[in-house]
Amino acid sequence: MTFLTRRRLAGSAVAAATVLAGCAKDAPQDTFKPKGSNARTIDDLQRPLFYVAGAVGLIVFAAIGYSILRYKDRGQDMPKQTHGKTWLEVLLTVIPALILVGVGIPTVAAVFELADQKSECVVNVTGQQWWWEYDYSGTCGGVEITEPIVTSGELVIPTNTSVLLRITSRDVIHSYWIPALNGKRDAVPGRLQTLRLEADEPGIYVGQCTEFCGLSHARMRQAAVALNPADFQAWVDNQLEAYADNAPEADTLAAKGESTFIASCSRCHQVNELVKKDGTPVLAEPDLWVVSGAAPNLTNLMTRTAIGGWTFDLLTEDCREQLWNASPEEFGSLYLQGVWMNTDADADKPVCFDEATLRDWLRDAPAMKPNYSDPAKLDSTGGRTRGMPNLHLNETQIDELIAYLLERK
Ligand code: HEC
Ligand SMILES: [Cu+2]
Repeated sequence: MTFLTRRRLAGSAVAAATVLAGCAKDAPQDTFKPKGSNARTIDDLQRPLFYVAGAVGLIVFAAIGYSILRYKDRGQDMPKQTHGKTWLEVLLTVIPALILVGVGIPTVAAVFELADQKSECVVNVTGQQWWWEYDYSGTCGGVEITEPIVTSGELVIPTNTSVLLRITSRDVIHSYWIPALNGKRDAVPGRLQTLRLEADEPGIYVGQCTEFCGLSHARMRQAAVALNPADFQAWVDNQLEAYADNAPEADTLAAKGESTFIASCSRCHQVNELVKKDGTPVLAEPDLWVVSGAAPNLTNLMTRTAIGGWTFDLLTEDCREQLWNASPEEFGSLYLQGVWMNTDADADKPVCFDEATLRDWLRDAPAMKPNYSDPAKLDSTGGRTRGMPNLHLNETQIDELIAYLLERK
């Protein structure tokens, strides 16, 4: 071995060790750390399989290594040529067959176990370029959901409840995956596939779309947020609160924001119960403007911690750290406070609000998340966009919109 190849080998080993150490340290999407019963079923299967496959792999590599060294061409005579050895062939067929049967039985059993459960909550999950929509109805973990709740990016579920996701897509194939809570399920247009999530403890469990789905696939993320039953009830109550309770007061910046919102945003985005000056309801018509036919419901925008395919934070970095590192006992109350976390009772500004990110989004969303809204490319979509277009708002309009959106809590 030359000095150079030795140096290269050492370099690769260091690089590999660094990557592996990185994986072990701060890895919220680690499949080896199940945080719920479904993920545990998978983990109980994958660990023994990993060891068996690992041992087989080591044996094979050792045999190859030995043969390479032992039988290296040193100019020796050609060995005696033979053909066929029945007992060896039978043995080398039977051993792998037995291993496969040994692996197959628990695998099939686990597949059935994951599919065969009662559902204590049903959420419709729709993937599209490039975010996930959640639509709740019925009862969820004993909590009555009297009106449909439609939200995006962040799936809120009660702990220790078997939540059935009914997954589909509005455009291309996506794949839903929260590694700590279960395996993946493809979201296929025109098909409904199910997946169950169950979380042991309150907390935030992150994932991302795992089927390449176009330009901004890397910015299509998602999270499941588990709350204890009392906090989940509080979350549902808040989602169902009447618009009037958070409607802007006359002549405020937020009131101007409401008009700007109606003028510039409501053709794509719904805010439930919003009405025009004359009292007629404001109804979004996203199918006219967006290829997928939907845009996130913004009624309770500020109850989420991230936007734009759960990629851009609404919480400042410190507050996000605080929430993510919270103990299961304190997590729920921090989450329900959202951007108002750490705020004094009489301060008017939410200290945890990452305003700069939302401003950037409103100023030019395609700059943060490429989405083909380039006019030259719009022809092929009949003028409709994928994702949020740049609406060329001025800074005053953005101020008004921020004030208005802050009240969507
Ligand atoms: C042509 C349709 C369209 C218009 C008009 C529009 N948006 Fe959007 N908006 C979208 C789409 C689509 C998304 C999802 C983008 C993504 O995540 O990739 C989005 C995302 C958002 C988000 C992030 C929501 C979340 O949960 O991820 C906010 C906030 C937002 N828009 C605010 C506004 C505001 C305020 C206006 C008016 C100034 C506006 N939008 C106008 C289509 C539109
Ligand atoms: Cu996707």
